[in-house]
Amino acid sequence: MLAPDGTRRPCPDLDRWVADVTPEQLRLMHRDMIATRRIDREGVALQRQGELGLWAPAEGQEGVQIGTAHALRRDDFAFISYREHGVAYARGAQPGDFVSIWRAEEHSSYDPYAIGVSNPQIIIGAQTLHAVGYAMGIQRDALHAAPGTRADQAAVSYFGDGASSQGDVHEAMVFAASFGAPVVFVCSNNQWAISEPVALQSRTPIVRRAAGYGMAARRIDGNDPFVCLAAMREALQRARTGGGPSLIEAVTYRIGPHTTSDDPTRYRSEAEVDAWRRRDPIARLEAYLRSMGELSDAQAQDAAALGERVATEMRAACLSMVTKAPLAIFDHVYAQPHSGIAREREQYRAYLRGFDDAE
Ligand SMILES: Cc1ncc(C[n+]2csc(CCOP(=O)(O)OP(=O)(O)O)c2C)c(N)n1
Repeated sequence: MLAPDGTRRPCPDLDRWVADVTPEQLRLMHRDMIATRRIDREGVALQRQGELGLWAPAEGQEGVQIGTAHALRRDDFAFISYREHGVAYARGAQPGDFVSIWRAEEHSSYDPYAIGVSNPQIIIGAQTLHAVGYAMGIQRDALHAAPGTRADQAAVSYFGDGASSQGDVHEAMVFAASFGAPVVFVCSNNQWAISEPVALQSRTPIVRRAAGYGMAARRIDGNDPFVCLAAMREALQRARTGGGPSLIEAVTYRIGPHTTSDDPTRYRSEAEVDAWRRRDPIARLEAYLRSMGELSDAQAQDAAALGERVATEMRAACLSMVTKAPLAIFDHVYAQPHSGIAREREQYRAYLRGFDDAE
């Protein structure tokens, strides 16, 4: 829909899904993308300064994250991976939420039910199963819904090209298709699974796998936030109206390293990264808005200033975090007492006794 220079191109398949989008909605998307990038850069800086254990950069993937997240309804639920900072931000995560996990202070900071976003998943692909389970729950709730109540929520699972090789993802798609579950699978194909190129893992475009499950699918430009919004709206409407699951393969690129522990110069060329830098999703939406006369310098400055404020709050929250006693890590794993966790806590307590005052 938007060429890399921001030119609007007709897209007969999807145009109707964004026909009612206002310039204000696009400006909000632009603002969220800028904040996401700023959060991301602050995360990298904090890790490099020794304040975070790890960070998984999202730079370059703001288009798919914000474009699809803006299509969601408040009562939908997103199951994200460790890289979807933008989805969490767009749904209401607070600046401090982006650091507590990566500083190893909390298993989760925000209340997943409050913003409709799961804890970031580290186990590759597991969140596809969680999303399908949640979507099947929506179907069952609908059977008992009181008349007049809404029972057309949808679940969405974000995962990477590498995750698509996991057995979990296959099982999730089989169940989703068999049960017609209201779920959207968003595969952010950022070309690399750490050092493995997508071409090695998927001999055909990932989107084609959907046909084998009997699922609707689209392959879209993940660096075009506008088409991401349109394709997600289409897939969500399918989910809400009994049309079952969909797969969106959003073709994008990870500009940064896999995580702050990775050195991408060992497996990819600068020329490749440069080519993708020229397809920047933020610059693209900005160019489109400006070409329409819908983004003034003052509005762009406001968006940048908001990004700075979010980053400043994130850093302040990080630096003021009080480190808990090591055993506190077991406190909120389950709501109820759990014998397995109790056993692990005791084992860890015994281990800590080997250190002075560590408990
Ligand atoms: C089940 C499992 N296997 C292996 C890993 C180690 N691991 C962490 S990230 C990653 C690559 C994931 O690539 P992809 O799904 O393309 O997502 P991206 O990191 O590119 O966003 C791997 C193999 C893991 N976390 N979980």
